[in-house]
Amino acid sequence: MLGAIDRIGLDKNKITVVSGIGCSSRATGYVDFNTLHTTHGRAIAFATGVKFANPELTVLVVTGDGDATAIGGNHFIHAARRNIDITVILYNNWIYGMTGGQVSPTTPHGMRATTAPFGNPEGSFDISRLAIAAGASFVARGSVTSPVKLSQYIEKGIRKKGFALIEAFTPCPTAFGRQNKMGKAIDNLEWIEERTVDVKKAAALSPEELEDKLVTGILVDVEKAEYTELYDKLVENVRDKPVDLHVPEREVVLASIAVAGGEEL
Ligand SMILES: Cc1ncc(C[n+]2csc(CCOP(=O)(O)OP(=O)(O)O)c2C)c(N)n1
Repeated sequence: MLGAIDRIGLDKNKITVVSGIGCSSRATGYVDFNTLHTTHGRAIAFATGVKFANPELTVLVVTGDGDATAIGGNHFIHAARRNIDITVILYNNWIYGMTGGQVSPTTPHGMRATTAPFGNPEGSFDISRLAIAAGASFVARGSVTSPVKLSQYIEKGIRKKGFALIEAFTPCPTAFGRQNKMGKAIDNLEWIEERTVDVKKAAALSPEELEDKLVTGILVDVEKAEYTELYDKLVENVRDKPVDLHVPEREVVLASIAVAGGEEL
């Protein structure tokens, strides 16, 4: 993230970094920007408020899989739906790391967590696909085993006018690795590396071959209307015009109820 900000040459006073609660969300404590370490699951809600109040700012969110897609799941999908210009850097370590390894929405089916000691019976979220389905204009997925690519994705995400998600696979040897008997920290990295496959190569693989794979690369990069710009236009359009409080749709509904002999509820 710091490399990406440096390459773009952003003024540190024009950047706000927001995080929720979790190991990943400690990031705001280590950087010299405007920072907000907020409540668990609410990082994107705070970031939405910051960006909406001052669209001039570059707003980044650093969050975890639990923070953003469990307790914060609705904020995540609706920020993507609005296509508000914030960049979300999401560390996916497949577990609640900070609180000792409870199951998260991304814990793979069958793998262990403290709250799933016999194996996770649930299906898991594909976070990037969730963001794409909700309407994000930029979605990329990388891994800490390829840090240069990851940093390039973050740079592209910051440059994109619209909601950008960069999902970063990262190990948690302490909670996830230990419970799943994955060996040393380096073995955890190898576990990730063995599973990642670039999106272009993935196109040639069958669904069976892709079953345990983590598809990485730029998954979506499109131009579409951005929320704060649209809102400014809306304000421009209605400014100085008399406000019409008439709601014709409601009258039509009431009229049709009357014709049908029904009653207003
Ligand atoms: C409202 C609320 N519920 C629960 C918690 C406890 N809590 C703190 S961090 C955390 C999980 C963090 O997991 P994740 O977002 O995946 O981040 P990681 O620590 O793995 O980076 C939880 C449940 C809290 N602080 N506030």
